[in-house]
Amino acid sequence: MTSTVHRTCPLCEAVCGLTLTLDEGGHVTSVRGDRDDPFSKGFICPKGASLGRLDEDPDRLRRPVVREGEQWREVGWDEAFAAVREGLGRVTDRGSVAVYLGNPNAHTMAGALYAGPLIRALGTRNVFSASTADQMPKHVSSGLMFGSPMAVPVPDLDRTDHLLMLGANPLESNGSLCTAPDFPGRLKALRGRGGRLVVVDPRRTRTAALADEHVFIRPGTDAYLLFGMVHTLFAEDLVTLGREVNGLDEVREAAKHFPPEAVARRTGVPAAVIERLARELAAARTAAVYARIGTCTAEFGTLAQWLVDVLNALTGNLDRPGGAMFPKPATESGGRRRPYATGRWRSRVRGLPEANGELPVATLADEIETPGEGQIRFLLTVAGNPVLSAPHGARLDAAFERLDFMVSVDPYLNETTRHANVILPPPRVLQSGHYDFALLGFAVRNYARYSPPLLPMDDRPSESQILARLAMIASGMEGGDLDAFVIDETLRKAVQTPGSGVEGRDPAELRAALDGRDGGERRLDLMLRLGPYGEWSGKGDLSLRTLLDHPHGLDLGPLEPRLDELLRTASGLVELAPPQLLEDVERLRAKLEEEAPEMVLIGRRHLRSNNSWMHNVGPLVGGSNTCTLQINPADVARLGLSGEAVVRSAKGQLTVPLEPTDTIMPGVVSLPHGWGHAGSAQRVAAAHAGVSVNDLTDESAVDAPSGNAVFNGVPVTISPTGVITAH
Ligand SMILES: Nc1nc2c(c(=O)[nH]1)N[C@H]1C(S)=C(S)[C@@H](COP(=O)(O)OP(=O)(O)OC[C@H]3O[C@@H](n4cnc5c(=O)[nH]c(N)nc54)[C@H](O)[C@@H]3O)O[C@H]1N2
Ligand SMILES: Nc1nc2c(c(=O)[nH]1)N[C@H]1C(S)=C(S)[C@@H](COP(=O)(O)OP(=O)(O)OC[C@H]3O[C@@H](n4cnc5c(=O)[nH]c(N)nc54)[C@H](O)[C@@H]3O)O[C@H]1N2
Ligand code: SF4
Ligand SMILES: [Mo]
Repeated sequence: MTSTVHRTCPLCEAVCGLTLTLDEGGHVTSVRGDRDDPFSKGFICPKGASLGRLDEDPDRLRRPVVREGEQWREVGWDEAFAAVREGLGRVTDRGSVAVYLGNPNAHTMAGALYAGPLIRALGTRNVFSASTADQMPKHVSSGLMFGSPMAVPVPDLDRTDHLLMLGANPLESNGSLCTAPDFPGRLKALRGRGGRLVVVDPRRTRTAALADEHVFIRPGTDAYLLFGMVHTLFAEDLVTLGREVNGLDEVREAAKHFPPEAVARRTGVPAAVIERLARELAAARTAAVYARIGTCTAEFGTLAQWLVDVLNALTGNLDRPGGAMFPKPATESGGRRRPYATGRWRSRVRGLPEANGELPVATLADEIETPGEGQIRFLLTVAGNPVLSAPHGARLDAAFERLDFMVSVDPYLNETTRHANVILPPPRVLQSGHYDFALLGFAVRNYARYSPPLLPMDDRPSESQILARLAMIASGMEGGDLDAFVIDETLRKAVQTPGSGVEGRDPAELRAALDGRDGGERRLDLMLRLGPYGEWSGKGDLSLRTLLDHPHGLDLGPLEPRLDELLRTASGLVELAPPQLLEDVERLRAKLEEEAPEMVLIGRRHLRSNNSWMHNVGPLVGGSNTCTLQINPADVARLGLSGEAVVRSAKGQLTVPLEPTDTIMPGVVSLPHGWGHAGSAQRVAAAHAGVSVNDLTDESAVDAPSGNAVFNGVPVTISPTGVITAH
């Protein structure tokens, strides 16, 4: 007997609905796109199609392992948790404990529901995550402009007439901070209805090839280009604000330093093109500017993210249909009114500012290596592989050796977890329930879908139970019920909040009404009921039950203007010119005339890859998904290269196979990240090892306001193999 089941794909931000066929042993025999999902409508990519292979990868850990010297020993769960308890018990100062949360935390219920309590239980400010190697500039920009770091506008993809996209390649990545299943189809539909797509990228990507226009840009210079456009809007009197804002004059003044003819040399974009891009944006009936990883992981990442929304605001496109809009996710909670600030504390060694309660991963190695009070001695990683994903990962690789104790929650023994004393593996993907708490907040349509676990649990704890138990160990309350505690807290606040929909009601009666087979489901039910469509909000009837009754997902309608209810600034207005960012504009100005390095390195993503951890699935590796250095043929000829070349940066050197292509600008080379699996316990990955680009990237370079890592625009030199050059 086979069975057909449906669930959301947990592998990227596109949240596609999948239809899986399972045989009686619970093995996946086929994966298709779920045609009845109102959001993804049957779309699937090669990764989603490999979910079964990934789920049953024989190299996944099935039981916890404890390291004894170089040897790993499988142990039972109680023994594994006892080892953690013992390791943590030796910590005398919680200031020496650190946590690193990796990317899949954004895709698991465990990450969404238990990482926060776990951090609080550990009682440390040493919180690091993949966010400071990714999108922190966007959070800081939104925090300063709108008062809320999670108020991230997304392009209204299905209605816009004009999309200006910078540093994103959704035909390979399937989109990021813009949840849109079948992003490729949505872009084609945009063009099909007469809309215009312009892509700015140092490479002519597959997305650029699909666009009406592709503009090459020198890596790391988007803030200059965007400022040139802002300058044009003011100079040509094209500003049409749709709403009252603070700081218009300050932005106009700041832009005076960046006329198109002044930024043309630095960006490599001719002044006439910059002016035209601005005019087209202003003239479009509706338009949105959208910028992603290529512009975030750059020296002026936060300024670029800010200028994106300045352009959206100056052209009247902020918070209007067809423009850049704010989704209304079903589990949104009101949040408190307090002014957003970064730098509430600073990192011990380099004095880098905290942002969203996190310190930059670019300084994790400093904090482990540098002696003194607060030196990190105990590390917990959850779903992360910073040895391959953090800037100058090779240094972290060595630093992890010096820790007193390390615990990793991860299904794989990999480049990072090999340093752990204890690895706690989550169960199979299909054994976990799935709800996209984070990603649905960035969706181009309001939508909700819950996937209950498809397979029964065996003797293994769920990942939620693993994190909850770690939290209870850390707080000395083992045996306690974390979910009950969180539910009671939430209800206590809700019944006291004027106008909350449950004001004045009895928390015990509400608690008794909650559905769910476990604490995680009950917490989801609570959030759905209290959320903006919820049964207890007074505005709808949504609950866990509704979602269980809609196994293909529930469409909650197109995005609607709602910035006024989201704004959390002290002024109650959009802050167009936050002082902290104007300060960083001085840094930008100072570098305008700087000579650019002769060669710079950028990254890239491949469709069948996902950061560092999907290289162990046969059908996903090989072919176009290999670790090669893209380089323009003119540079190949100029430097006398063939076959392989040596790439050197301030931090390291690598020998890599060349992939000459005129799709990349002269003076720019590109290497994908997440490779470098030589000697890995993952057998397929080890056979396709590649090298880690993050042996070249530089942890000393960060975007000043957010502390975000700089992966794009890294100065490098390239030389033929076998030739010794002075560096
Ligand atoms: N040079 C360069 N570096 C980059 C980037 C770049 O563009 N260029 N991109 C950056 C970006 S955007 C990101 S998000 C980071 C990612 O940085 P990380 O999150 O540190 O790295 P990943 O490779 O995503 O590692 C994910 C880990 O989670 C494990 N895992 C997978 N599924 C689960 C699960 O369900 N539960 C648990 N507990 N573990 C799981 C995997 O085995 C793997 O060890 O990398 C960054 N690094
Ligand atoms: N297949 C696949 N999908 C993924 C991932 C994956 O590894 N593989 N990772 C997931 C994650 S964690 C994330 S964060 C998202 C990221 O999603 P995207 O942001 O779409 O990521 P990329 O495909 O790396 O596209 C970034 C683009 O920026 C360009 N670029 C580099 N430097 C610059 C610059 O200075 N300026 C400009 N304008 N462009 C520049 C690069 O050439 C590249 O085409 O993808 C997610 N989806
Ligand atoms: S696009 Fe993303 S969510 Fe959709 S099937 Fe592929 S990996 Fe899964
Ligand atoms: Mo990411």
